[in-house]
Amino acid sequence: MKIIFCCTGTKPEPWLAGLRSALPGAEVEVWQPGAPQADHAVVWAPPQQFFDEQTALKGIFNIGAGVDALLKLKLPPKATVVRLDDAGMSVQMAEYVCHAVIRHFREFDAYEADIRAGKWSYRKPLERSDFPVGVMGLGVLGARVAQSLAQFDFPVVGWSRSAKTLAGVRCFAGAERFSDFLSATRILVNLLPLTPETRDIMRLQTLSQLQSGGYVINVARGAHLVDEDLLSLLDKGHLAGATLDVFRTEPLPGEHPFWHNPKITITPHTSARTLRDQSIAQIAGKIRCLEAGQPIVGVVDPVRGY
Ligand code: NDP
Ligand code: OXD
Repeated sequence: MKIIFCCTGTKPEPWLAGLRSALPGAEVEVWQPGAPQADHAVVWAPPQQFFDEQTALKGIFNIGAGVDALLKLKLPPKATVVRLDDAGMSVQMAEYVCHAVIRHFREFDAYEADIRAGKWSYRKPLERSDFPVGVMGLGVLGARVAQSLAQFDFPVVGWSRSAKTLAGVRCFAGAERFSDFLSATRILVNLLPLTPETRDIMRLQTLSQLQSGGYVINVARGAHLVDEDLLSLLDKGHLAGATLDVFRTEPLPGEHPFWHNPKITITPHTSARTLRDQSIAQIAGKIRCLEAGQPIVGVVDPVRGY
C-alpha cells in the first residue's frame, strides 16, 4: 500500500516517521510532481496538480477538521474524503471558547486595565443569566464547547442543521429556527463549517438580532463573518466586543482595522491546533478500516460541503 503526503506548510519528516511506524509495511512518501500513483493521501492545502496526477486515490485524509479549501479543488471522483474527527481538537476549542466567554463575562480586561493604572477597584458582579451563549454548529467541536459552557452554568443555546439533544443546551435546528436562536443569544460562538449556505452568515441582518451588548466569538472560518458589519455594530454599541481566531485573509493583513480595535481580540488561527500524534493514530486506524472495507466516521459529504 502506498501513502502520499502533501501538506503545504507542514514539516513532513515527523509525519512520515509516524505514519510509517503506525502502518508498518506501507510505503509513505512526500509527493513530488510525477510521483507514482498512491492508494491514500494525507493532505493540507494541496495544489490542484496533486489531484490531477493522483487519480487512483481511494482515501484523501485532510489533517484539519474544515474541508472548505479542499472541496474547492477537483478531486478524484471515487476517493473517500475524510476529515479529522476531534483528534484532540475539541478540548482545545472548549478551552479557547470558555476562556473568551469568561474573560468577557468576568470583565477581566477591565480589571487588567485598572490594575495597570494602579487602581484597586471592584466591579459589581454581573448576572450569568444575562449572558446566554449561543453556539452555531453542534458537531464534534460545537457540542463539546456548548457542554463545557453549560458546566459553568451559563444558559446555553445551540443551532445545527439537524435536531440535537444535548444535556444543558437548548437546541434549535434548521434555517426556520435561526432567528429564534439568535434572539436567545448574547454571546455568539461560531463553529459551523464554511459552505455556500454558511458563508457570510454573521452579517448586519443576523448580528443585529443578537441581544443588546452582544459579543462574537469566531473560531470557524473568516468568511463566515462580514468584517464591516461587525465593525459597524461595534461602533453603534449594539455589540460590545469580539474574539476572532480566523480571518478572510490569513495572516491578517497589516492594515486591517481588526488589529487595532480595542473591542476586538485576535489570535492567529490557533484555537484548536492539529495534534500530530493523535492525528496520525486516527488516520492510520481509518486507512486500516478502509482497506478492510469497514465503515469509518468523519467521511465528508461533498454535496453538503462538510
Ligand atoms: P462538524 O462537521 O462535526 O459539525 C458541523 C456542525 O455545523 C454540525 O452540527 C452541522 O449540523 C452544523 N451545520 C452545518 N451546516 C449548517 C447549516 N447550514 N445550518 C445549521 N447548522 C449547520 O464540524 P467540527 O465541529 O469538527 O468543525 C467545525 C468547524 O470548525 C470546521 O469546519 C472548521 O472550519 C472549524 N475549525 C477551526 C479550527 C481553528 O483552529 N480555528 C480548528 C478546527 C476546526 P448537523 O449536525 O445537523 O450536520
Ligand atoms: C481545521 C483548522 O479545520 O485548523 O482543522 O482550521
